[in-house]
Amino acid sequence: MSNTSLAYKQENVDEHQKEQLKIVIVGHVDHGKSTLVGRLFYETDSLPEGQYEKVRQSSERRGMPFEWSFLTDALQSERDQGITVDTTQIWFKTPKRDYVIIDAPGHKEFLKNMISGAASSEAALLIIDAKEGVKEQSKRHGYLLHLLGVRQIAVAVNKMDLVNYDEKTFKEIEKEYTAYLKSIGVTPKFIIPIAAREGDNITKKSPNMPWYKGPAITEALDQFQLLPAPTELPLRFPVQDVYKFDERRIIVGRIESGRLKVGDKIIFNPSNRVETVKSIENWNSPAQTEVSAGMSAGITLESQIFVERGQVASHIDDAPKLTNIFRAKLFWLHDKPLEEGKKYKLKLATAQYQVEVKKIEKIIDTTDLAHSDSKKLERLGVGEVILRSRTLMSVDDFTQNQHMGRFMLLDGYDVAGGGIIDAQDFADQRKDTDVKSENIKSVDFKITRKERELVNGHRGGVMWFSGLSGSGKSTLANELMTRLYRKGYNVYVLDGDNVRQGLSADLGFSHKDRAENLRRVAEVANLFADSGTIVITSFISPYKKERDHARSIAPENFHSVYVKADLATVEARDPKGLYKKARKGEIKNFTGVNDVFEEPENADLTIDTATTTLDRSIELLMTYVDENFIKPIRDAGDFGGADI
Ligand code: ADX
Repeated sequence: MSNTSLAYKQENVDEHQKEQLKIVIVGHVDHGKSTLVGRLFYETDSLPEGQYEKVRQSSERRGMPFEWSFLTDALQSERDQGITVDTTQIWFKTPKRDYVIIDAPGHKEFLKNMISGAASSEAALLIIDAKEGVKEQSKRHGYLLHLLGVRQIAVAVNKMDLVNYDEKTFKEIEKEYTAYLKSIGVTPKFIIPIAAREGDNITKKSPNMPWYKGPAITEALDQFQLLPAPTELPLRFPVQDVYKFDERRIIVGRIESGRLKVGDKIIFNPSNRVETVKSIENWNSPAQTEVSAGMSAGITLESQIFVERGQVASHIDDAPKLTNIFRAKLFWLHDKPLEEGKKYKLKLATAQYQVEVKKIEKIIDTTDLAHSDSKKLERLGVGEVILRSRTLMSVDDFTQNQHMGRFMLLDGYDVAGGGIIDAQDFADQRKDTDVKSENIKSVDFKITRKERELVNGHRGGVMWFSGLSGSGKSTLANELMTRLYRKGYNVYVLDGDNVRQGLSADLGFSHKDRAENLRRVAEVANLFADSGTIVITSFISPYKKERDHARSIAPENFHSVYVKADLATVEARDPKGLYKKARKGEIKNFTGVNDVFEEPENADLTIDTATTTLDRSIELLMTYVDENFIKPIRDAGDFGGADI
């Protein structure tokens, strides 16, 4: 090599144009993984200039025999410091193509990365130690690769020099490992006897093993195929974020599979809302009309619907399944075993769901594939489990879509395990969600919001009160309405106990029913606000998600008020005697007693009624309303040159 270290990096960057295959090299350090990687780099002339000499001399200086793994370590540490090589990946090259090793040796995170899909490899090279033979770990690695859908596998039986390049030893390992892989449905494409330290069968056939007729390592790798980008699969566009630029909302994410075009009708899952793609935005290059798998994209929709991070857009006919339950094959990494009844955070593409382990169906021993009925999945174990969440999840079977069919489980912030989805035995619950309305187009009214505001002398908007039962929501809402009405304002209260006798008479207090109650209220409140009314909603509204949703409909006219009072205070008040009943077990799901209340963290206004008098509370509310609903109109002057 004649270039400098820096040029090496440059060269690799440029060579991105060249065909590139991602491989993972799996094996125990003691089985010679680092040695093999060092050798591969050396023999393929892929090292930065002077690296080999540098490492050789430094070993000499320290009086140590040179080891190929030192080279790999040196590469690794430069990689970690971001000096010569890309920080996440390292390359070597053959005349045919570049290879990206997604698991550089010493990379402890590789299991997590593979499980999360952060790193996906198209092929794998599994290393076995010829002296040790097929061990438990080699089987586990084989199983895991199979689980993660890596289908192109080569096995390197290393350290053949230590068994005198003996054909019989190799054949025995070949037979045993092939039989194991076959039992899990994997056919290795190549099994290659090598001696990484000596350079046997790395880039060329070794004279030490004339009995071996197959390819050397790089010759074998060159026979693997690049996997096609998943553009032909159904569209999956997981939403990463929604950015607001002036009036436009740009939905951004990465197309995991399929294609997306301007004019396409797409459905968001699991919210089940349909909208047409208006534009595909691009910051640096000319506008595009189509994007496909592997590309990041920002899109806008024909009209505003509620979209948030975690939703997945697809075409209507090819949508993912909506279900709150599925079966998973799970690989466990956490020290604390997985058990039935435990709750974890499930991360699936950009979505996060709270799930509970409903059932451990079987624990699979990856070494002999025996099944046991144990109810604990220990670290590095594989199991089949049923997971259930409180809400609907948008899922794909792993066999249908590898990119969307895998997930991670987190315990707190720790990655606890990873798995693949098999939802085949579970019904699609899409029909249970909102009815899809089609062929709907917004009607523009002649009377504008501005006109109404000027006539009323105040803005329309929502004052969303939340708080425990007995915290004082209804009292404050009632009093505030009275005061505003007497001043001539257009004001109305939507109160839980009232709404639940009409609009929400069909709903109870399960999570699902409360969410639906709040959805209806949010929509109705928005209509009131649009009519120019100051609408005060008085609902416990215990869940952050539904409150956030209520705000998202028209954030500029939404104001959250947390009517705060601790449980002891509201229980002492107990105006309707409901806490007493709940404590006696006569009311199920009573908020604060046997159901959650997720405290609002960023309310626009918080009033602690345990410590604030009614008069003072009303004063605070009136000031808030004045600042946010009345002052903006007053400040616009006598009709402010408004265009009526
Ligand atoms: S919410 O959770 O959906 O926001 P909402 O505010 O409509 O609740 O209704 C709460 C009112 O319903 C309470 O003030 C109380 O009078 C009554 N109620 C009856 N059962 C329950 C329950 N299990 N939990 C909370 N409130 C209940």
